[in-house]
Amino acid sequence: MSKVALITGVTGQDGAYLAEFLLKKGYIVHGLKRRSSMFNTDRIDHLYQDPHIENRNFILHYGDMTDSMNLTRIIQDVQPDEIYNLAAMSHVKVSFDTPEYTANADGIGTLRILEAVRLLGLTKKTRIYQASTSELYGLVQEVPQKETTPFYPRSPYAVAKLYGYWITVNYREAYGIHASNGILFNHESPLRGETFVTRKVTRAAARIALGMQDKVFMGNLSSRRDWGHAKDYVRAMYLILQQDQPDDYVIATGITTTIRDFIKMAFAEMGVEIAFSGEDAKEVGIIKSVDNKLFTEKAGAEYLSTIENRIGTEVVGVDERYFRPTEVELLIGDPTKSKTKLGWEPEYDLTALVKDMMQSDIKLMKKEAFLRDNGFKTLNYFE
Ligand code: NAP
Ligand code: F7E
Repeated sequence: MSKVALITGVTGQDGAYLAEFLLKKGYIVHGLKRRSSMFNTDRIDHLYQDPHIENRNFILHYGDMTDSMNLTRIIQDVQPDEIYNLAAMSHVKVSFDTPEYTANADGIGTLRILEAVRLLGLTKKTRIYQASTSELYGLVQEVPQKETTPFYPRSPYAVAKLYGYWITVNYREAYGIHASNGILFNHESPLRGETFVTRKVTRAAARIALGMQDKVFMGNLSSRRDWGHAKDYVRAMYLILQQDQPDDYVIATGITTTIRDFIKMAFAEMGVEIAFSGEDAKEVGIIKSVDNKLFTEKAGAEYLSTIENRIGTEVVGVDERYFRPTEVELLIGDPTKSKTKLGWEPEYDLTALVKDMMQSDIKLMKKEAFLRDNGFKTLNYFE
């Protein structure tokens, strides 16, 4: 008998990778997707199965984390062995603009899932993974951060996720549900949303290299993040639910890097050297040199003269609109517990992650350039 999984947030970065991973393992995968006025299934289109096919193993349901009855009905219909609760308003900066909605979807939404499992009498059958986050550590109380480090959330997003974390622990202790938190540090990929910092940088670097954009404006260049690859991190989610006992785990690489250095790495992937100067909102990044051979190999000879003409000019600036009212300056995780207990090891380091993202965005932007040059409409929205 195939195991049955329900993934909330299946249309997101992690949902897409996890769905693919579980389908390869022979699961029947159900996904919760929101209704939107346009298709928002880009990341899972390759998995889509027509509803008229018999014995589908990938099935989508309309739903929303703010709708208890809808969630309860879907869980009743699906009778999942495992629920991966990944749905969330996941953008930290946006959570300052939409704090109440974020609390509802990310905080109470988690309660809705747990309570549905309890009310439906599935406490012994259904295991639950809660997508907790390194943002819980916020103003960090210990370096590196591990499972026992006290939380100090610094955004409406993190405060909502704090509720999600503790309500998961509470339902585990009160009702014996196999419910676990994965405290995942930042994880990225070519599927990362375009307004998170890594993807914003890799998209902009590719566009600047191809002469499609002059400059990118960033926020705090000095904050540090522990970045891994989403493909490695969804494997950890699965491992957490395969343990005999539910528990909470930090998933991280143990290496931290500034945004500034991430930008340098992204451009360096194409042989473009960026030098930073100035401070705070006056800081700028300038193209210092270009390795012609590497640039030709990665971006293409036809773009070489464009980038050579940019040597000595500014391609990175700072715009205070991207600063956060309260910032998380430093995150670095200690993954000892997940390595020892889950046997989890990431396959990608930061260099391999940047390479994967740059390769993908150069390809994507070449396609955009082709469409633009042939009179087709292209995406023109860069936050
Ligand atoms: P993501 O790409 O932003 O995906 C979020 C998913 O949640 C999308 O499918 C989104 O649907 C869905 N969603 C949002 N609000 C919803 C609602 N009210 N009802 C139903 N679905 C809703 O996020 P991700 O990077 O894959 O992250 C997955 C989860 O892990 C999130 O809970 C996030 O907070 C958490 N997390 C992420 C990281 C990270 O570094 N990526 C680290 C730690 C924890 P649409 O496609 O319709 O928008
Ligand atoms: O910012 C700084 C920004 O938006 C990272 C979510 O997946 O990971 C993510 O949250 C850092 C911050 O991710 C820009 O100020 C500078 O210090 O990529 P981010 P995040 O806030 O760490 C955690 C683990 C989650 O759980 C969340 O769901 O980069 N930064 N300049 C910028 N950030 C953005 N977005 N845009 C900038 O221009």
